[in-house]
Parts: sequence; structure tokens; C-alpha cells
Amino acid sequence: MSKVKSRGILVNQIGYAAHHVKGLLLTGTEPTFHIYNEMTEELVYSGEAEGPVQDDDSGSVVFQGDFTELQTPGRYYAVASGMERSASFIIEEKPYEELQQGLLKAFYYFRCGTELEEEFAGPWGHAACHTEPGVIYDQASQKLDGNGGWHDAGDYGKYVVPGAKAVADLLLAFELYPAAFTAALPLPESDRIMPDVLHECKVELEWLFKMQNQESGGSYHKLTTRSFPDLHVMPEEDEGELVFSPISATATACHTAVMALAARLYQPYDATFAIECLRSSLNSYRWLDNHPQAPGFTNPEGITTGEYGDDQDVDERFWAAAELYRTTGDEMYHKQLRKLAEEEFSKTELGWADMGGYGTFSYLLNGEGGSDPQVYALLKQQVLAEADRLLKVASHNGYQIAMEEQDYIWGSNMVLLNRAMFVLLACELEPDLRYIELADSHLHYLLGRNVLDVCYVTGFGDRPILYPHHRPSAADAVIEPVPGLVSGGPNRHLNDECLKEQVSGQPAAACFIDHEASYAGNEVTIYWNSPAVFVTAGMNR
Ligand code: G3I
Ligand code: 9MR
Ligand code: ZN
Repeated sequence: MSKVKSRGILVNQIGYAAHHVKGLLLTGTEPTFHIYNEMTEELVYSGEAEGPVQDDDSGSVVFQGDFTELQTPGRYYAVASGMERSASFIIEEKPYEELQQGLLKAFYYFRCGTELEEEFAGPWGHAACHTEPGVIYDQASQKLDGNGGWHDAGDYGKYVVPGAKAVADLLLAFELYPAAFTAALPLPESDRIMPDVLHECKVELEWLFKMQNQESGGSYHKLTTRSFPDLHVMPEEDEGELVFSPISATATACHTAVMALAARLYQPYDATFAIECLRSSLNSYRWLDNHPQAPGFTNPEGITTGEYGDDQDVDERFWAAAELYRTTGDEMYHKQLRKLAEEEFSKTELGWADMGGYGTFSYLLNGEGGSDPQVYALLKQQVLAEADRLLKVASHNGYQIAMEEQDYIWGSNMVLLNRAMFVLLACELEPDLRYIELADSHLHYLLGRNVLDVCYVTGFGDRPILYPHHRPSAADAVIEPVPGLVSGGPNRHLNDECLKEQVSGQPAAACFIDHEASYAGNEVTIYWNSPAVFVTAGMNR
């Protein structure tokens, strides 16, 4: 457990882009701050911060200091009277390049069913895990191969819905910002022909093929042991029987969507694989068509791993129709999309439960030609209204992020990163510098400009998360956790014992403890990493 007191002078512990807005926060009583060059110890900037601003979500009063004028590349730190010196930070044209690589490399560390070799995993390697075939729930005589893919999180389950969100974020990042994906990671598959992000996503997509029942086209909701193993168990030691949970509509619709998206993106690099993806998507759509009404998934008796329950599947179906229309141009899917668009659900969310935003952006990014002008205009208007709402929320927030008290839930850092991703996507429709600055501001919070003065990514910044709820990190012999993992973040509902014991009564944004037992605050997941890859790639383009 790490419990370190904030230095009171809060900066992005990685750094700032030379030509973007740069800000620090002071939680003391004095607004004056100074910035020094760390190499030369030369005073390079002095400023008066604005404020104070009362920030109830974090229970702090902050002065907001701006040093946008300072653009010379270098490494700096800030000081203010009565405070420890701040974390050091860089100013660079592209300060997040290494971070983006680390966040993407994390997916390699999440790989299941294959040995992680020292050459690629460094000290965090381990033997192949979960290689045994699984049984189909309620059909104990039937075994299926479910090898491969990524572990979901700090546990070793593999779940279709969050897996699809993670792949979608990575593929969208590559689609919009290909220039940010030219460097090799490297991975065992690196070939300098197909970008590594596509190699990595292929690992999960090939696993998704195995989650599909070929006869009906439907996708099993998840493949997990019956219950979670102990925290100090390495993946290869987790030998409980693997069970395919029943097929669900949300998993199937996510499968349809992400396979159609993949078919488009792999086409130039691996046409055979692209065709397989499209075939799988069409088969999956057949299940949706045959099951217009399906109950939401709940854990069947005897299975207590993550549920990812969601009784609304219209948003996932909307996303599926949008991707199939975009990939095939077939009017049948367009018709379906127009019909679903009339239903009542969020058209802007990018979470694992509410996925309407993916459908919306797929449709809008396809362009106006070929669209229904009315649907196009309506969806675009909803996107811009939400983006402007987020700008407004951030303008009232002491930490300059579009977060409100009720947003500090389990995985609040996903809420934060999804919003950054959202405004970057909005920017593709309506270029606006304020959207980019807002996304950047969200990274500043994630990387240290928060009330706890912590960098929520393992292995990055000078006060990174050290004790994530992540089984390999907890169980292996290496002191440092696996690097590049985004922690879930503050959770005002305190849904685990550790949070209840340690931070009861704290304000929302301080409901966090860097402790390995805190699964409701300090776990890591593939779908908290994926929007972080999207946002850093957006900044690195
Ligand atoms: O959104 C509501 C909010 O409106 C409401 O006011 C508040 C009050 O309870 O709850 C919010 O919902 C929360 C929901 O996450 C938001 O996505 C629930 O409380 C919370 O229990 C739920 O947590 C989910 C958690 O599983 C428990 O089901 C997380 O989203 C989800 O990321 C997490 O996923 C787990 C997997 O099950 C297993 N693998 C690890 C993974 C990460 O912890
Ligand atoms: O480790 C599990 C984590 O991945 C899940 O997100 C979390 C909630 O479903 O559950 C964790 O497992 C805990 C279990 O729910 C209760 N006993 C302690 C387990 C942690 O070691
Ligand atoms: Zn595994």
C-alpha cells in the first residue's frame, strides 16, 4: 500500500506539449509559482495563478496557474512558497509518445494462452496459461477451445463485451491517427508491414472467433473459471475448469460490430483475415436477426466471475448495424440503423454497457454522402451538444476536467478517458481547438494533476500506482507492477472493504487507495487502457 501526502503543487508528471495550454494547480493559500529548468537550475518562468476555486468533488481549494508561454523543450519542476517542489515534467513537441507505447504494450502483458517471453516481457514473463479447453455451461460433455485473447483485468476472465470495447478503441485510434502507430513496440509478430497495433488486436479478434457458436452465430458471453482465484495466483497456476457462459445478445452484437470494423481495417494488410472477420460478422448478425428480443445476461447459477450485465441491447445492435453498413454499404443495414436510431437510448456513450456512441461515430465518420440527411444531422447535433456540455462542465471544475461528483464510480478513469476520447472524435466532425485542449486536460488529471498527486498509470510519472489489483503483479517475484496499466481510479461508492476501511468520508475524487486489495478502485482493465491509447494517440498524431 502506498499512502503519500500530496505535494500540494500538482502537475502532469509526464509533461506538456510545447504548443498546447499548460497548467499546474496549487492547493495552498499562495498563488505565486516559479518554474525551474531541472538541468540548469535556472528560473525560467514566474506566474500568478488564478483563483482560488472551491472544488467540492475533491474537497480542495485550488489556484490555477498557467505557463503556456513556456515552450522551450526541456525538463522542469515548479515551486511555490511553503510547498515541496513539484514532480518534474517535460515540455516536448510530443510528450506522450513513450506513454502511448507503454499503454499499448500493456495489451501484450494481458495476453492469455501463450508464454510471455523475456525478450518481450522483460522480468514480467510467465508460462502459457488457461490452455485447456472449456466446457459449455449446462452441457458438461461438450468442450471447446477458447485459447488466446487477453485477460480482462486484474482477474483472468475473458469477456466478449469489454473485449470488443477495447479492440474498438484501439482500431478507431489506428483508423483516425495512423501516424501515431508507426513505431514498433515490438511484439513477437512485428514484421514492419502490418502495424503492431493490428498485430495486437488480432490476438483478441482470433479469440473472439472462438467465442462464436458457428451454428447459430451467437457469441458466448464469457469464458472464465467458476469463481475468481485468489489474488496471489499466477495465470499459469489458475487451473480451475473454464466455462463458456451462455450466449448473450450484447456479446453477439458487440461481436458483429467489432468484426465488421476489423474487416475494414485489416483489408489492406491481411485480406484473408479481413474476409474471415466479415464472414464472422455476418454470421453473428444472423443470430441478432433471429433473436430480436433476448433477455439481458445475468450470471448463471454457480458462476460468480464478472457479469457485465446489461439488459439494454439496442445500443449494441445500433453499433452493429452502423459498422456493417459502413463496411459493406448494404442498404439493409442502413434501414436497420435508421429504425434503431428512433429508439430511446444514449447515442453518445462509449462505455462497456452503453455503446451507442460507437454506432453514432461509425455512421457520422462514414460521411454525409450515403447517409440519411435527417439521421445524420440529428446524430451530429447530439454529438456537438454533448461535447459542448463537457466543455461547460470542465469550466466549472477546479481540476479542469469534465467530471462531476456522480462520475466517480467504479472505473471513474474510464469515464474520464471516454470523455476525452469523445471530444477528440467530435473534433473529427467539427474541428475545434477547445476539444483538443479539453482532452489534454483529462490526461493532465490522469497523469498527476489530481488531488492525490498520483499518476494513475503503473510505471510512469514520479508517483505512479505501485500496488494495482492485478494478479500477475501481486503474485510474481518482481517488486514493480507490470508497467503501462491504467488504474480504475476514485470510486465514491467504496465497493470494496479496503476502500471502506481506508477512505470512508473522503470527497469523491479522493475515494482511492493505492492498495492491491482495492478491486473497486485500483484494479486495471483492458478497456481502461484502450481509451488511454486512443487519447494519447490523438495527441501524438
Ligand atoms: O452508473 C451507476 C451510477 O449511475 C450509480 O449511481 C452508481 C451507484 O451504485 O453505480 C453506477 O454503476 C456502477 C457501474 O459499475 C458503472 O459502470 C456500479 O455501481 C458498479 O458496481 C459497476 O461496477 C462494475 C464492476 O465490474 C462490478 O460489476 C464495473 O463497471 C466494471 O468495470 C467491473 O468489471 C470487473 C469485472 O466484473 C471482472 N473483471 C474485472 C473488472 C474490473 O473491476
Ligand atoms: O479479483 C476480483 C476482481 O477482478 C473483480 O473485479 C472483483 C469484483 O467482481 O472481485 C475480485 O475478487 C474478489 C471477490 O469478489 C471477493 N473476494 C476477494 C476477491 C479479491 O481477491
Ligand atoms: Zn490466461
